[in-house]
Amino acid sequence: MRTTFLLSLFVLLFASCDKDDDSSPAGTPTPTDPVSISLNTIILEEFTNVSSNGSFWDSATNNPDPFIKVYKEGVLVFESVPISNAAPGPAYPLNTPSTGSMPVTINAGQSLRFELYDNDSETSYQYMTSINLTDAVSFIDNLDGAESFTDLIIYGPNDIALAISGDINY
Ligand SMILES: [Ca+2]
Repeated sequence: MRTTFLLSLFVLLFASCDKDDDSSPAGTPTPTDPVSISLNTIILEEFTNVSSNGSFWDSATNNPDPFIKVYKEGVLVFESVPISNAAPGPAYPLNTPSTGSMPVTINAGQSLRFELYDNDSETSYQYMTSINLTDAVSFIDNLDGAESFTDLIIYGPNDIALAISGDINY
């Protein structure tokens, strides 16, 4: 305890001696830990019409019909309506809800999971990719005081990328 106290005192003295030399510009934001993020948009940024084993999601003449499921702490909080016959190339927003609504708020320490599926019929769908962020706030926050993130690219299996955007809340 005594050592800790002396060390603290030393740091304090050092810090006060150093104060006059502090060249940080006035108004520089002090990085702090965000309390949450709000996920505002998800875009299917990259995919091909075959999985990584070379099989077509649908067929050589039919493209997949992708939709996203979003889970917070393992609970489904958002599901998008499928994009019909999506051709690889363009980016497709996945923000029209069939379940839940945007934004989705994730608190510090909570997990966020994305699962992308190809809608094959009203009753069957096929796994395309998944991305799990164990601690989503820590993953997105880089302590630079930013208040938002825009088109942050995250990658999942089968060479699929999502672009996510939202707010960082302090
Ligand atoms: Ca399929």
